[in-house]
Amino acid sequence: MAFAEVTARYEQSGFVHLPAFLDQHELVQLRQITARFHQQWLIENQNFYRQRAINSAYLTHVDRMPAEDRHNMFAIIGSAKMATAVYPLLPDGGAFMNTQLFFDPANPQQKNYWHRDTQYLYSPAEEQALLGSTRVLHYRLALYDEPGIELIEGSHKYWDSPEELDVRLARNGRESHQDLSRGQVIALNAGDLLVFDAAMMHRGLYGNNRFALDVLFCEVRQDLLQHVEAKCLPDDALLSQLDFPAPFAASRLSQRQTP
Ligand SMILES: O=C(O)CCC(=O)C(=O)O
Repeated sequence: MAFAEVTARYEQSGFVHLPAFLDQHELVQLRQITARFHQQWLIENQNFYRQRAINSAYLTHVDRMPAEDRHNMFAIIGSAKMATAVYPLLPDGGAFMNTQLFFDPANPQQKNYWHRDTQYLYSPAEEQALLGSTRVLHYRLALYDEPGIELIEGSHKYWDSPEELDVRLARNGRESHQDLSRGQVIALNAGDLLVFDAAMMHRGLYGNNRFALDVLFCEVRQDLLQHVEAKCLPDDALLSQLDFPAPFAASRLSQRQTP
């Protein structure tokens, strides 16, 4: 998809679906790297997993990933190809926030939930006032075919309808997993990239033993980057080997500016 089209689609919808983004080699590498990470994570987080977990995070932590895996993962998420999906939405290359791995809940009865990522940081009034002012983006790389994500198109700019707000906040007798008429399902095939705005209204769709790697990029802003984990960032040697070092270099720089 051309640069201008990625920008235009995001501006209008809040998300961009790029099918078959990863090549077979990248897909195989990411499957192997994330499987090794997940195996260890399950051992260390058995209770959390059994109770309710649907994702892990901090995959690139230097203490949690073997050096070779780390190198290979950064080579993919810091590739020239990734740059083609980041620059149209973050013109200075943005900054790297974190990685997350999404999987199915252990309990098949566990329900998904509509949310905006911002609702965990702000009151609804604050969220509404801030809508559209902050760019934090999920870059979801589907590692296997999966049901995908359901989104409310345009909700990165527009506020919830009264019904959507009740469902999202599970109030007035509504629950956060209930279907919404404006929901748009984006099913993903292995290797697809779905970029979506973290502030838009969305829910994960569980099933098919999903396994998806989310890379979070954001605009370069100190308040957004203050919680970035230093040990998840590449060092100088690794950074110098990346074709697209900009977001990782920006995150490292912000570390030095945090008091
Ligand atoms: O895939 C999921 O379960 C939810 C994903 C999500 O909500 C997110 O990435 O913020």
